Amino acid sequence: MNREWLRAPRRAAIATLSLLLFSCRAFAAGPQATPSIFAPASTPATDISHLAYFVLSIVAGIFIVVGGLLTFVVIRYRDRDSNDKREPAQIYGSNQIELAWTVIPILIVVVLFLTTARMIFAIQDAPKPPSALNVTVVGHQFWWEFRYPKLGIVTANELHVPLSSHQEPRPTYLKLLSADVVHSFWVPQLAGKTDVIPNHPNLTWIDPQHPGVYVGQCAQFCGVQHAKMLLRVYVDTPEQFAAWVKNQQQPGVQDASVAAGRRIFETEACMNCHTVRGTAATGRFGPDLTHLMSRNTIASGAVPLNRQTLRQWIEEPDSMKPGVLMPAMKLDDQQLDELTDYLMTLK
Ligand code: HEC
Ligand SMILES: [Cu+2]
Repeated sequence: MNREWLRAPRRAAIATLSLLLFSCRAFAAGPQATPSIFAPASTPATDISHLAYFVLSIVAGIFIVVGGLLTFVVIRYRDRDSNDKREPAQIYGSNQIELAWTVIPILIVVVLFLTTARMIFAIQDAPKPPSALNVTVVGHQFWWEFRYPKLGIVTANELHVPLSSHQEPRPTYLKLLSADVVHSFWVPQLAGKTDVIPNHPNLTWIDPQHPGVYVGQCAQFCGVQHAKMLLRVYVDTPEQFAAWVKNQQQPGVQDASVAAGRRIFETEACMNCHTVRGTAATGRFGPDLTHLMSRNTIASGAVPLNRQTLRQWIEEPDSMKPGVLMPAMKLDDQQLDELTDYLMTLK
């Protein structure tokens, strides 16, 4: 008999398995350009991935046993020419078998439930060391506000946190608030997804162990520009973090050569929605712009920040983020240039 057809699935299985192993290797731990659950770089994310592999190995075992038995039965008892077409002997009620297939699945479910519950409590109740940094995260349609209450810093979309090593733990505790609708804070390499709910502060924490940029995304549909509500977490070495904090604590740069642009900023509606510390602008509806140029992106990670994108953004925010809650201000070319020059000095 030709058994070639039996070999094809085996080859497919080997190919799939090696592809899986290869892709796991490709996602070695450390910062990634894309959010990856396969490269955890912070305790909660590592714990969650261990649990996921544990659950996966149990269900893979079940799959192999059930699939194997099924395949065996289908092949062994297939319709043969020699069959006499009679019904096989029917067997009813075996206490042993019925007990086994009731008790074993219950035990498996109990084990899955207990390990998951234990993990949830271990992450939620992790004792907060005195060295921890506190950050308040406020979700807005369609951007993130980050406030460091003890440091007096307010910034947007790009969260800076210190590196946390096992010798020197410096976790960051995040208090999640929403200014409008439900959002969800998710940086897969750092921690599990946590909803950001109006009038219901949620807490989560991260302790990233490799410096670099970790990307994430609002994970709850919150309106038309939900997909462009990205997250960037910069994990800094202690020196980098101290320098960043020092710079952020300064008021906005006052450069006399761009006074014209600053006047436009302070007399147009910009000041109602944006803050630049040290000026008349104290609005809180939009991102704090005091140190705009210390960021690499605008529009919540959707657009790289440079002079050209900044000017286009001010002229017509909708062209880069349709449905954005910042209006186009109908400024003329000269005003746009002067305003852009001013914003470019806010290092
Ligand atoms: C009605 C309120 C409102 C007004 C008025 C307004 N903005 Fe905005 N602005 C926003 C909001 C909201 C965002 C965030 C948009 C997003 O990413 O979804 C924003 C984003 C920005 C950004 C990008 C910041 C970042 O880090 O992503 C810049 C720069 C900016 N505004 C400049 C201006 C200037 C200059 C003016 C005046 C000409 C102005 N805005 C007027 C609400 C406003
Ligand atoms: Cu959102």
